[in-house]
Order: sequence, then C-alpha cells, then structure tokens
Amino acid sequence: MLDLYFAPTPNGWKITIMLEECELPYNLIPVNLGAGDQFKPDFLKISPNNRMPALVDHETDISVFESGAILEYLAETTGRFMPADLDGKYRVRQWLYWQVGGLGPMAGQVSHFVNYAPGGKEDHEYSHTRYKNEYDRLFAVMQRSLSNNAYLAGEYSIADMAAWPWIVPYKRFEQDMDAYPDVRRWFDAIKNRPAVRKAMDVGKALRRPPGEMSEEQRKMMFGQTGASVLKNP
Ligand SMILES: N[C@@H](CCC(=O)N[C@@H](CS)C(=O)NCC(=O)O)C(=O)O
Repeated sequence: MLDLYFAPTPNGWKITIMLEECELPYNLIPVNLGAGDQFKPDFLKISPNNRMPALVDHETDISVFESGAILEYLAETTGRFMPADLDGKYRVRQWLYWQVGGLGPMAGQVSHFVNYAPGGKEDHEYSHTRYKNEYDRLFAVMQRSLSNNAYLAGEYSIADMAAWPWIVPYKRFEQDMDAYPDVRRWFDAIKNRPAVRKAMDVGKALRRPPGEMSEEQRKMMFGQTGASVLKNP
C-alpha cells in the first residue's frame, strides 16, 4: 500500500494524477501546511526539505520526497508513462527536470506575488514582472515543442503530469494562452482525461481560496529561514 502525503496544490496534484492514471490504491494523508504539519518530526524523517508531496511504499519500505523523484519511482515500479528505452527515458526525464527546475519554481513565484505578497503584485512590480515574463517564456518553450509533438516528450508521460498542474492557474496568473495554440490543445487534451479529472477532485474538501491565510499561517509558510530549519532536530 502507498501513503501519499498531500496538500491540494499543483505539486500534490502531479502525484494524484499519476496514481489515478495507474489506478493504484493509496492512502491520502493530508499535510496542513498552514498549521505546520510539514515540520513534524515524523514527516521530516521522510521529507527532510519540509515540503509535500512525499510517498511511502509499504511494500518496498521505500519513502521518496520531491515530486519528480516520486513520479519516476511510480513510473519505474509500474512500468507506465515512461518509455523503457534509453532514448525515450531521457526524452521524458529532460522535460521532467525542466518542470521541477523551471516551470514549477517560476510559476510558484508568480503565485506568491499574485496571491500572497503583502500589498499585492502592485507593490512588487519588478519581482512580479520578472517571474511573469519567465512563466510566459516557458509557455513559448512548450509551444515550440508541442507544435511538433502531441505531448512534451512525444507520448503522454510523467513529464506532462508534472507540467500540467502548473498551467491550471494560468488565468489567475493573467497568462495569455491564445498566443500558444498547441499549449491550449495539449492542456485541453489532458484536462479531459478521466483520471486527471478524478485526480483534481482528490482532497477537494482541503482546498482554500488562493491567498486566504491568517497571519499565523503566513508566518508558518513565509517566515522560514536557515535558523528555523535548524531549530528542528
Ligand atoms: N521541489 C518540490 C516542491 C514542493 C513544494 O514546494 N511544496 C510546497 C507546497 S506546493 C510545500 O510543501 N510547502 C510547505 C512550506 O513551504 O513549508 C517538489 O517538486 O516536490
């Protein structure tokens, strides 16, 4: 049996998509980020970066943190959504790493300035524009690839599952999709997959409107420093 440590954010949905696509049974363990569940000693043992998602496979006794590594683990153990040949494997891996190292962090920063920065994005014009431009640039990179391929790495794979949830909030991020017709086609094709619909409904009751946070929750999420990490054993 698999335990998925989860909060309803794009990084969490990447994994519910893969689990639903593979029809794997799993226990959903909510991580309440605003309440500080990510700093609990038992969670830090499996996720030392105090971030969700994390996965525990009781069959193999292996635990994995970082969404890209979790997706690779599930692809490898099921033999699905990642080609077996070297060429195909690295076609997928390069787009997977592109997502975890680029699209995710950049979209995460857009989200921060749109949803959470004190004073709103208007008070942080330089930073907001910097990340919004980068998000837009990454749309163009996807467009270029998707104009020749149905999916990022050719066939539908864990690379698409990683990238897609970060495109979901594009309207809130005031990102134009009309300029990127193949991104739109790809986005709609994935949105209409039954497993993806199911995966996006997982943990629906845990969702809060973006930006809604108490002062205490804000401190928990955005007050982290090296010293606060080392305070935990
Ligand atoms: N690189 C990580 C990013 C994970 C991440 O940033 N998770 C956020 C939620 S989307 C989190 O757990 N934040 C808790 C915190 O900031 O304390 C991955 O891909 O798994």
